[in-house]
Amino acid sequence: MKNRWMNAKWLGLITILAAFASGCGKNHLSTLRPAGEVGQEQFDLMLLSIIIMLFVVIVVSIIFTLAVVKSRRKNLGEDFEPKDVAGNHTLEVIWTAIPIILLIILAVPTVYLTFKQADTQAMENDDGEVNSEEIVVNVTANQYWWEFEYPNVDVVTSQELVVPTDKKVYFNLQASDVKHSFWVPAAGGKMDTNIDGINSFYLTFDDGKAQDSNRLFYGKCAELCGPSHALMDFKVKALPEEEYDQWLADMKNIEEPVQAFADDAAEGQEIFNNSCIGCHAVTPTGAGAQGPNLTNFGDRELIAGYLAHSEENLINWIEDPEAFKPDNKMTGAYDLTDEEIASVAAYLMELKVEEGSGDVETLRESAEESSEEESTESGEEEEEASSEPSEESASDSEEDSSESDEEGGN
Ligand code: HEC
Ligand SMILES: [Cu+2]
Repeated sequence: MKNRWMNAKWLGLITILAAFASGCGKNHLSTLRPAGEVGQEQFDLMLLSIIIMLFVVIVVSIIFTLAVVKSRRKNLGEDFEPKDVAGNHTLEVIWTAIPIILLIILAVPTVYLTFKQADTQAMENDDGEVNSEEIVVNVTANQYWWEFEYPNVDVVTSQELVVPTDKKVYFNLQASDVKHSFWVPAAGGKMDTNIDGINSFYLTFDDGKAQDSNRLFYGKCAELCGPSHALMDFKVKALPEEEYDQWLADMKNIEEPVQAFADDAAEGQEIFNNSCIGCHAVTPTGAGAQGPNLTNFGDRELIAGYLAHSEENLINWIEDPEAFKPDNKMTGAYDLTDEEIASVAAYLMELKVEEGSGDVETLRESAEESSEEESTESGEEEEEASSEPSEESASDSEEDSSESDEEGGN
């Protein structure tokens, strides 16, 4: 009787745990709720392997149970001698063949999808330059923040990646200091960002799925990279293509830093230009800065990748970044009074990109023109052209992707 109670207890516990665990799946963050083609394919592979595993477990359990039940001494008698089947060819062929068949069933889609998902050829045109028709993002991982460069239009942003839905988005991944790993769980598996060499892959974001998660997916660093590794988060804003184009055009439109509006913000701008501009750009150009690009900081959802976006949090962050992200590279880089910090914060909150200010047509034309120019240039002066960073990354990635695509982070 006691035993039965114990069983019931365990069953109850497992049920409750299962209920909790099933609540963990969130649209914006879960591998189990894929938000695009790549994630879906990887999810299907997981399902396939689980089904095969379950099949094996069930078949073996059934055979085992049958053997135990049927061959009891009670049934067969004390003197029963089982038939000796050692060396039986038929049996040996059968139990060698079954695992091979199962592995083949698993291997065919796995190999096919591995190659399919590593195919980033469309990212480049015939001259090995970034293809202006495709969406390409150069990602640089830094301790403990992310930079996103759109090489086709020369726009740089950070912490919040903006992508169009229902299109392949190609990524060139790189790190500036130590190894990190770029991971948008809902969109697909992670990939390492290395210091030497560029890893490339693509992801897709389904428009319907993006709507289900308020157009915001969560991204993570998936490689232990230092004390603030767990805080190295970023967001992915997945917008319909027209809105994405408009966002790019709006960003591109900002050539001069946004002028401060309120009085304290104007003061803040001056302080910013003295103490902060060495690391933080406020125009959407200049990849490879020492700190995140702040051009559209006022529009962000979060501060430093994880704090709620409020002026109060911003002041606290500027006052003592170390308290929020141990070992971050901004700590101790300036010395400001509380008042100065408040005005700088007021200025930063005003850094918004005016919606609809950019002209999408001009953006497209200039992207096409620049790629045409580049290709004719490179035809004549190949050496010079290949020293430009965006081209370098594109041609590097081809060599690297084949060898390092499989390197997942952990
Ligand atoms: C030595 C370079 C350096 C200086 C100088 C510096 N910062 Fe930073 N800042 C950084 C780095 C690096 C980060 C990223 C920290 C992290 O998330 O790990 C950062 C992050 C930030 C963020 C969060 C950005 C985001 O995208 O959410 C803000 C806001 C910020 N800094 C404001 C300032 C202000 C204001 C000043 C001047 C008073 C300043 N910084 C001076 C390097 C610097
Ligand atoms: Cu990291």
